[in-house]
Amino acid sequence: MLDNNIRYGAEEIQVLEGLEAVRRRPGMYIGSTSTRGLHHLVFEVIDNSIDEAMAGFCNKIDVVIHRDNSVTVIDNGRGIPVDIHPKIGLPALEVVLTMLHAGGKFGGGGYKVSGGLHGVGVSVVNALSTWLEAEVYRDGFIYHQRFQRGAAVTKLQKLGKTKKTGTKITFKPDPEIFEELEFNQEILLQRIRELSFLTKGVKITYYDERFEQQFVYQHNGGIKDFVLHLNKNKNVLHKPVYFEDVKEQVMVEVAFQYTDGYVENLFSYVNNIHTVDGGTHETGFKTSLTRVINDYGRKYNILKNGFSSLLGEDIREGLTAIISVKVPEPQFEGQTKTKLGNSEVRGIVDAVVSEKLGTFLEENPAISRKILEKAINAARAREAARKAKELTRRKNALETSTLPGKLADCSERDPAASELFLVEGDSAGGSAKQGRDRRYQAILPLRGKILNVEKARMDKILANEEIRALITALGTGIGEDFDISKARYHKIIIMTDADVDGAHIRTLLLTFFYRHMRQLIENGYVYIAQPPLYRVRKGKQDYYVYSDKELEQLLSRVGRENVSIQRYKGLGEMNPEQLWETTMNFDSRTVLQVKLEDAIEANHIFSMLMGDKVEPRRDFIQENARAVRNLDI
Ligand code: 0RA
Repeated sequence: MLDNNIRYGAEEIQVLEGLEAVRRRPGMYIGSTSTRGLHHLVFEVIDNSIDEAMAGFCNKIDVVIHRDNSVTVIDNGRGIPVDIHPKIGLPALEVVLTMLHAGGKFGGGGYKVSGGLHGVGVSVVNALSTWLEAEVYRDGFIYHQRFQRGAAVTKLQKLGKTKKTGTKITFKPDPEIFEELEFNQEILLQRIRELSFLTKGVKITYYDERFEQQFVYQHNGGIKDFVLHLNKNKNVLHKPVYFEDVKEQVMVEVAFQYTDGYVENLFSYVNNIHTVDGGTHETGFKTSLTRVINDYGRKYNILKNGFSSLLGEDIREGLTAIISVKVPEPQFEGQTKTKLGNSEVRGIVDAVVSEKLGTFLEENPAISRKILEKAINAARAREAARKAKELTRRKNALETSTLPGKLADCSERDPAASELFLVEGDSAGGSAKQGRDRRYQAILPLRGKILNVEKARMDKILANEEIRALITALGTGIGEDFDISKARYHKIIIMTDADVDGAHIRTLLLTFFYRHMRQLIENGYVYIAQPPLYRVRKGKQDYYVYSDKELEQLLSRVGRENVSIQRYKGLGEMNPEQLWETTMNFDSRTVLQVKLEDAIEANHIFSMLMGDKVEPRRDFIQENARAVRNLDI
């Protein structure tokens, strides 16, 4: 029975190796050992349960974050096999957890992920955990095995009887590996919600023991519900359209709905991975959508009078769409491996969309007419905007305007030697102005809440005072007129509080840079300041500590008696000297350079969470603000 599911040829055995390699170079397997890598552990375990759900054997997944930052994931799938592996002579469970598997192909069949960081296997999680306990419910029995830093410390034990089936994995990330050990609820919930949309019917329960909070996600409508979620609080033109089909082993699902807005919100996924840079599945969808809608418009004489053919961008104005494909052997391309390369998928998606969308339009003439009228309006607006731009081209208001009043500029004139701190709030901005080295450090205080640029077209974004101050301070211009060589600083350092609002403002700024000044990020000009998380006071001595890992190390070094630990919540809690010493002084500070992937992630979180849904966003922040307060008890 086992052999049917897990087959090893000699060549496959060669790819099995010990987990030492993973502990030696964790970054190679999970991308980084920062907070991102930490969360990746949880996603890896959940992905395995999701695979079981996609294969049709599991409809319930429970995730628990414990107070000590260990994590449990339970599913009601078939349970990891426990039979002795014929070639290796160990229970399959132990093989799964202690040997590295190339490409995540273990388990045979199904749509596994072979690119990017996903699909590295649960053995990687095991290798990077202080301890891991696995419990399997299978064939009428409960099985249990314990591991430490990737090695089995007990044999597989049969504990007793059970009627259920499934797998339960609990692990505690290793402080020897990770710089940060504290899980971020926002990051976890974001991905769990996304997975619940992408895997229709599965019920995912998240329980956070730290705050005694529970969240349940279940979407029987799958990506159709995803579209409804994204369009919540928008004016929609019709009910969401959904279709699915399988062709040449590629499963295609598409859901879309038009709003009366101007933003195109198109998210594509391959095997549950968000393909930020699109690829063949996205191209297939777009070309098909453009062709089918143009054909329909011509056939029924809706397209006439100079608009005989609409551009793709006209047709996608106000469109919210999710494209999810499952591909047996995906090829991911590009710098960040978030672009699908398989050329056959283009034609497959095109064929599915052409067929189903053609039928949908014929059967729903009223909706079809609305969509076409919207696209014709978009085409008209595009024409008008082009003409208006032509006229004002030479008069770029932003270029001529003087530096903003709230900017405290530096005296240095060489951009390569100048830094700009973007500081959250006027009070921290004041401390930063007093504490800085004015020769080369400039300060621009920002009021973050005003920076929400998702909803607006460009003209409105540029009318925002905070944004204008930012653009003029940077000196680069924006959009088509963006010129990196005019940047007035080669270090732009985002300095926000270590709380939810701070994270929000950072996300907003990164999203803005990603969308409108991407070259700043590509050139490595954007940084994130690292204010200390704690101040540890022992006698007359103060220590500033920047991560939980460091806190542990310090306490073991100086002893745990007679120390007082202050957790910093905001920059405002530091006086100018402390802010300078801990966060701004070039000789003692740490700043993190923002990578393109960080900005992509910010953009993703931003579009999913914040969009232009003002109310849900406020709920979300309040919910978490409570959570953060609870942390300090
Ligand atoms: C290998 C083979 C089979 C299932 C699994 C792995 C499996 C792994 C995980 C990890 C978390 N939950 C899981 N559930 C299942 C198939 C076994 C069979 O044919 O019964």
